[in-house]
Amino acid sequence: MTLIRRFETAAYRGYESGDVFGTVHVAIGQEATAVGVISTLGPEDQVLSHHRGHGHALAKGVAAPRLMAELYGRLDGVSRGKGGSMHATDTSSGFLGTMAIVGSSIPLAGGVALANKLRGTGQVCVAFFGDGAINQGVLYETLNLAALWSLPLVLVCENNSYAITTAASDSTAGPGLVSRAESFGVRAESVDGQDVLAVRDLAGSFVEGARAGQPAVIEALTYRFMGHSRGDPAHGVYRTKDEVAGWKARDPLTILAGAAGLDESTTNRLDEDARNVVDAAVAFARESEHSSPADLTDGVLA
Ligand SMILES: Cc1ncc(C[n+]2csc(CCOP(=O)(O)OP(=O)(O)O)c2C)c(N)n1
Repeated sequence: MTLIRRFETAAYRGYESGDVFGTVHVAIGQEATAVGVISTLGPEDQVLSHHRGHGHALAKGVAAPRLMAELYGRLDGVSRGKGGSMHATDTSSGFLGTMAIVGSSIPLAGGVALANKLRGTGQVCVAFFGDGAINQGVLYETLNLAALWSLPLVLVCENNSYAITTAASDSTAGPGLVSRAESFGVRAESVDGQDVLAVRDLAGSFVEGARAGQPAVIEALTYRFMGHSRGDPAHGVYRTKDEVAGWKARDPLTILAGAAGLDESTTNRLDEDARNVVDAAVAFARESEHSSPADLTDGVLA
């Protein structure tokens, strides 16, 4: 989680200085969801992510230098510098990509889970999505088929209460995602998304169930500490200063340090280690070659 925090802090800085191309959405404050869920997966399992996906990639084992090089638009990036933050894919790590289109990870993960089942590989596919996707039709089409075909699929909603500036309470009717999922006969539960151990406990049981053909939905209640993207202040427009401060008091890094009984010198050392990894990743990205117009059609299939 510390590595993700430091990586995203550096990515945001690179974005502000103009070194990172395209846009960047950071998940600072939401690290426990990525780590709690993905720590229960094996290397052969697959993850699909959304537009706020650096943490999912790192947790799945994507190398920090190659992910940073992707954000910098360089040839050593996981998508050869053509994808950027929202189209970063590393199939060798089972990381099937960040995605720009809200909700798109969900049906793609359904398809991957179907392939896993038909091939009898025993792999589980996990899709992350935000509360902004809760009212997308593809979620319910996927839940229907996942239940019908007993797919090895876990859908993880990172419910941070806002889709850009729209509060989930202004867009979503009824009792919420868990009861919607249960109406398809899919296991579903909400969890404190700031507590990595709680997320890991729930995910461990749901992932093993999915491996045995029982699809599941996790709703992790979490919060992004920063604005949606650049130009969106952390508070003052659609979120109050007090609301943001209340969630920052539940920082997943602090919660885990408390639960694990880590003293300050240990957390400082972990932070220092993460900074060193990220500094090396930035140096690698800076030294990597830019992609050129000649590379434009390389890897394009159609
Ligand atoms: C289908 C679609 N509609 C609109 C957008 C523009 N858009 C980008 S991010 C976003 C909000 C997503 O909110 P949420 O899913 O809750 O994730 P969060 O940003 O809170 O992590 C929107 C509406 C988009 N990318 N795709």
